[in-house]
Amino acid sequence: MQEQARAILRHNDRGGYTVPTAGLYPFQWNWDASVTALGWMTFDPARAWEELRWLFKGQWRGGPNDGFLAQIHFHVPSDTYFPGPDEWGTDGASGTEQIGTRTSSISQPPLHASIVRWMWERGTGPDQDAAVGGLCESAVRELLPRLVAHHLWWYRTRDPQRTGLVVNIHPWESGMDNSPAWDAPLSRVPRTTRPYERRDLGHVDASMRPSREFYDRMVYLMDFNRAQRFEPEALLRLCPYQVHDIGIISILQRASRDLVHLCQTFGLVAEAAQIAARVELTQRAVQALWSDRWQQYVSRDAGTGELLEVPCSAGLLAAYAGFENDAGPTVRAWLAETPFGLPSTRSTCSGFEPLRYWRGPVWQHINMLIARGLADQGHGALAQEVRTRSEQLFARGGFSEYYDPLSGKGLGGKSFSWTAATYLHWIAS
Ligand code: 9WN
Repeated sequence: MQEQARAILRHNDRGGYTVPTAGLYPFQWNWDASVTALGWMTFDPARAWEELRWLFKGQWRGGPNDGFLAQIHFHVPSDTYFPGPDEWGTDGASGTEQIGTRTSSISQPPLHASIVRWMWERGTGPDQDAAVGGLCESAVRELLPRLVAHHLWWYRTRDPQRTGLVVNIHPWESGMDNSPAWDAPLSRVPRTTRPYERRDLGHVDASMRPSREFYDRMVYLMDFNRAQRFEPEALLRLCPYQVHDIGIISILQRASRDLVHLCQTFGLVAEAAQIAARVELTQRAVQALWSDRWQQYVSRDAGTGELLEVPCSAGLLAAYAGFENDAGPTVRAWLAETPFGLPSTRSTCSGFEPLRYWRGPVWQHINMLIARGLADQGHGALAQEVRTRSEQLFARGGFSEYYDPLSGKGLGGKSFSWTAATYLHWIAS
């Protein structure tokens, strides 16, 4: 299986960056790139760093969105995906210098600093030779200022009042796009009335993809963002969809801790202090997202202030983030309910759908992050249990985009990069 997983990365390689899967997702995606780099790191460190270099080519510079890193990087044109670069309309975005590639206008969960730290530790570990160590060190030095700029973008534009909780302005930004947690805030977003043509249903069965209504709202929000010229201040004032997403908040928190560590190690003292102050704020503020009902963190509608009482796997990233509550009991309860891995939505919740994307299926990289957090929190046996259950899925469902948590069947796109990469990372660690 190891050779098969490597072959998937090579097959999806487009000469320096990796597409998630051919056809369905023909560009470079933000958080996919980080997970995929972890996979490359197990057998081709130079190629692994290349993945991140390509991603940061598309980072915005100058203007109010300095440091922004988009969800999609359209390095070369393709007509197999909607919405493409003309739809997002970011060319010449106000105040931004010309950048290396066309991009979308929203971001995705900022995993990168954590991945860079793990790649650097692996590359400079006792089993590695000096050449790989040197390569890793120069790559970290090159990427570090870019990572700092990206974290400062999140804090400056998405939490200007320093509340400790950043806001997300589009479900696609969460990476967990179609989660039932977004149903309530999304119901206040108008459906677009303009024509557009979806491409996803030409690749994957409609039963595993979102509804037309969902897409109408995604398109409305994309157009809204463009109409505001991507101005962060206007977006926070006017955007009809604003959510404190526990997934983004947890991933950002962990990545900021890792970034502080990297900054301290590489002598960026002032930057380390700046990010550490934000970590402190979040550590306190996150308590407001605790759900007594579900005994885990949940997201919150930033418009109404109401908790979105839908238990999602994003809320199990608390230990990964370094939040204080004991994650063990709730993860045990989830594991008792479904046989394979941890579903994206808890199976006892009314929004659970085992086949439909982000409403129930298992994503392997999320389980990998949850397991890592459990291990960090001292729940070694539980982390191993999550891993064992998740690993059964590779054998049952191949390297699929996601999996049915009840049958173990592979769903969505096939020969999927982050799934193959998660496998490679897991067997190497
Ligand atoms: C929109 C690429 C991406 C992932 C997301 C996943 C899916 C895109 C889509 O695919 O989203 O970004 O068109 O459905 O939800 O997490 O990054 O793999």
